[in-house]
Amino acid sequence: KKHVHVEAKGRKGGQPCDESILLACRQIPKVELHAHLNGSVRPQTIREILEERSAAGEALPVTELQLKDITACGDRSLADCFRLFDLIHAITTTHAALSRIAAEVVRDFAEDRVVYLELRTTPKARPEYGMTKESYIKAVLDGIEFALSQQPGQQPCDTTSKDLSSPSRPGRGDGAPKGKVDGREAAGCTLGVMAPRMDGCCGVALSPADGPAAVTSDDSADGITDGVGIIVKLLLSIDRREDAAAALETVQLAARYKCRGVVGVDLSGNPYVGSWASWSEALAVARAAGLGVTLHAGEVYTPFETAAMLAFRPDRLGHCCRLDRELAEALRSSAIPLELCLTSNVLTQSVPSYPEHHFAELYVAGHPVVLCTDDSGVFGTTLSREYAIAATAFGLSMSALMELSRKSVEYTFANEQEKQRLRSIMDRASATT
Ligand code: 6MZ
Repeated sequence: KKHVHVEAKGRKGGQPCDESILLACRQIPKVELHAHLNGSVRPQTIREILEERSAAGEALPVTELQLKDITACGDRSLADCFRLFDLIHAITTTHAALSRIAAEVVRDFAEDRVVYLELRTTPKARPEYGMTKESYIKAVLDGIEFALSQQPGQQPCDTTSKDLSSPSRPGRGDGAPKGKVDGREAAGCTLGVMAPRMDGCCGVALSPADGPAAVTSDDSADGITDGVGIIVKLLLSIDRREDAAAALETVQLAARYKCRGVVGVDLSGNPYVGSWASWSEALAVARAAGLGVTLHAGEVYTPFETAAMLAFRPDRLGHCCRLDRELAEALRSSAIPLELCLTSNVLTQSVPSYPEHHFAELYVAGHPVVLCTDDSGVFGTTLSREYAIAATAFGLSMSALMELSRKSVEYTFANEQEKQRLRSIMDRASATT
């Protein structure tokens, strides 16, 4: 494809894209398929949660030095990343914190003109905070739904409207996130009122709040004010530290919460930990339950495991940085769509530099690829920035990036009606790019 020049100018770390390219990428309606909730938390929110806990007289779970490490973006080894995630997890321990960060992450992606977001998170039981895996999921969904209900063009939060929610939705109407979201008080606002539903169940769509992403024309057929909007879905992650029973519990919860927008499961976590045999059965159960399955594969060189993952034929794979020639060929012939995270892979040294990222080779070969952020908070990036890096490192034109985004719609776990809506958003944007 004539747009690709793999010898281009990207460099490791730093800011390998210029402002004008970044601004142009912000105008592209985008699809985010690989974003971890606790990796996408704003550094400022981490600080505020700690301040609140300190003001409440709690002993803080991290030192000043560790806090600096969490909130500074930059090169870190994969092992350091996982130490960092443990620290973040020690901070985002409460239902209120989870709801808050979920709401803010949705808002951040919407403002970056992401029109479809599949957010993923690992449900965690924390008995000391009265949290079960199920209550964790509900808190995250509450946060997502709260963010959606707050967007312009939506009905206002209304504590009298609980009965409008579908009776088939478990846990509805049990309260908005307590405390602050985006610096605004969220407590007391009931989540019974939702954005217009896309599929008679949990699909939600709304308009981005403001910024260059906002489109003001009212051309939607389904009552959404600006015709662009964001659709948000949730994937539940199995952490590689979990055993077969814990993995199955997560899958069962994912199936139970399909009615609130859970569309799939992910396998992630420290790639040096655990073994495929522990999770493969649970993942097969997920597939049988009609959930999408995506796996982190080949983030480090684990050829036997990567081969087993390819043989499982998941709906999507993440990373696939370290494949030998045989595995690379197996991946190509599988045509399994790949979620690629440029900044994450370069900063963690899973790939040596942007120009050497396997995106280029796969893109040229016509393999289905989607650009994603991975952990926008930890790596200090946005999806627009990932697009801008691709433009700079591989010489992709804006229309090539637009086409990349348009194709990403086909790899989502959205239903056909939602895909249709996304296709029309992409078609309209393509006409002007
Ligand atoms: C593998 C990753 C990851 O689930 O608590 N996670 N797993 N590779 C990566 N590359 C950098 N980045 C994030 O979000 C944080 C969790 O997502 C997974 C890890 O399991 C991490 O603990 P949640 O919301």
